Amino acid sequence: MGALYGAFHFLRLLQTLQPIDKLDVSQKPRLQLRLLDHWDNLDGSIERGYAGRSLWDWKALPENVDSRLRDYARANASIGINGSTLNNVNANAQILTAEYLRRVAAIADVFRPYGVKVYLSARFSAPIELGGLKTADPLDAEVAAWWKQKADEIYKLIPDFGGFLVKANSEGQPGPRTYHRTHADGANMLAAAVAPHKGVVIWRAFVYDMKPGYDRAGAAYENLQPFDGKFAPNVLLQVKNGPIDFQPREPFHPLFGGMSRTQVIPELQITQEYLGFSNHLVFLAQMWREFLDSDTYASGPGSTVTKVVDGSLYHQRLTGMAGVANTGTDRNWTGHHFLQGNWYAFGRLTWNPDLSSRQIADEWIAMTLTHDPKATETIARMMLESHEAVVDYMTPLGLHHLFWGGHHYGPAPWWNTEPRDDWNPVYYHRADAEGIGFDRTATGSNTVNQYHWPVRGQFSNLSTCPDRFLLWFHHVPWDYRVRSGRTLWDEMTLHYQHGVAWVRATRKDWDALSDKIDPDRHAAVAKKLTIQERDAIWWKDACLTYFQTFSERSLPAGVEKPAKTLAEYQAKSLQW
Ligand code: GCV
Repeated sequence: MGALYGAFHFLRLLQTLQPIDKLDVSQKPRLQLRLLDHWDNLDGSIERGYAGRSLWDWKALPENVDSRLRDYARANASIGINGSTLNNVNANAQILTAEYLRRVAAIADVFRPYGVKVYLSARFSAPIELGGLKTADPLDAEVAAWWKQKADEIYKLIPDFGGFLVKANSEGQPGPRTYHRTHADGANMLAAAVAPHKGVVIWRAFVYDMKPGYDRAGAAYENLQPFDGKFAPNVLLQVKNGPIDFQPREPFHPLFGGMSRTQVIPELQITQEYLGFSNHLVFLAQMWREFLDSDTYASGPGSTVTKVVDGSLYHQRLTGMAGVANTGTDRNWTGHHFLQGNWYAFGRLTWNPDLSSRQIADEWIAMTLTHDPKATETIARMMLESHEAVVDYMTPLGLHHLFWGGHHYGPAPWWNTEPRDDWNPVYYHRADAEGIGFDRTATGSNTVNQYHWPVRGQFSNLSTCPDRFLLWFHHVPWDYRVRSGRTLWDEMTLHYQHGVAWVRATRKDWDALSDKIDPDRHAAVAKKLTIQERDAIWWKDACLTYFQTFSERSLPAGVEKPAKTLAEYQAKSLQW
């Protein structure tokens, strides 16, 4: 594997026109488990997938293995990824049947030469569904024996099988709590089954139960933090970067500073569930950099998420990072040429979580699009500015979850018809005649308490809370003066307008590169940018028209008037 990684590094040097005359390179990956999670269903569909169908053709396997699987494995190896969870965390137990395991083994055979191990999402109730047992209680001896036998069966077929990924007691998935057992009971029982084979269990922390007056942002911490130090040595806890759900911007998840005796690994979402699907150009390395650089203060200043994750703070045995894949059967893999850059960035950051977004962008541009210095400068700027711009036209100043219900494409801040409060945008923005935002300080849910000092203090205090998290932590009056000296309302409207202006300017910049990029890809990206401009305007207009019904303030100079009425925006459904 070292030779393979070395070869890919050498190719990268060539492709990025680096000098190779005095090569003396010594590197090793900073994280051990560098994983892509596929939310692929057995029927070939992909939950939150926007780049075609699943790459795994279960019907054709194991006899026929699509040659693209080799390309996939090679691409992953070239950026350092060494594991792939093939199926959705909303798991179907069928994947664990003998019939499917033969197919999984065929995929593992293709991935093996590239150092990519196969993992599976395990449905916690599989002993009932497949084994005919009456229970899936993790403390039941028969259940434990069933999983042990299943693990033995898997390892016979796939000796280097990575292990199980589990979504338990979340969004309808079964789990140990169904049997009044704890998350640690569930994870450790599965861990015992794979331990003899050196496998791991990756337990997800995405758990949130609705209860009266609760704040979803605090739920995962409340559910999992009490188990710090209670997980078996081959269990990793997989925590989303932020406390809600892959929003365009979130503060770091407090569990990153709250689990010093647990092997915590971040889960990032490469696929753009809340970021315009594969239609919007967003370079996610910027967002991930912000997350990784966040200081948790768990052991004093400098306790960044990177240090929690790479083992330098807590010296855990196993380290890693997982990304929810944005790949599919589309010819360009990711639905939008630029979004290959996010797959690339994710891999590079798992190898070295200190890489700068600029370096990653430069590498990707040189290896993918052009060596022309001026064009590189323009494209790098587009990529580096893109995340802030998308946050501006979707959810500026700490707003979050303003998305259309279900599919999560486009704005619907008025949405209030989901069966659970915390699936509704109105639960998150709480706009009223006085102001807007979710009070998570002592006067509200107080989940800001889950952060260490001085982060807690900084976020709690309206005057020290960074603008980008203002409405995440505070309910702020419309006339409150933010750092710029403008009122909150004016500031918010200008952020929306800026997002739109950015997409317009970016379209022009991209058009001007037509002689520098091959015509097919140039045209494909140009087309996506027209969709992004349309959507940015839609976001700005729908959100401002709606929030204006509370603020009752006019739009300041420089903010374009929405073309339609609120009723028209509310009637508009998915466009993609
Ligand atoms: C796989 C969000 C998504 C779901 C996803 C879930 C999770 O709620 O909308 O599609 O399910 O996160 O991460 O488990």
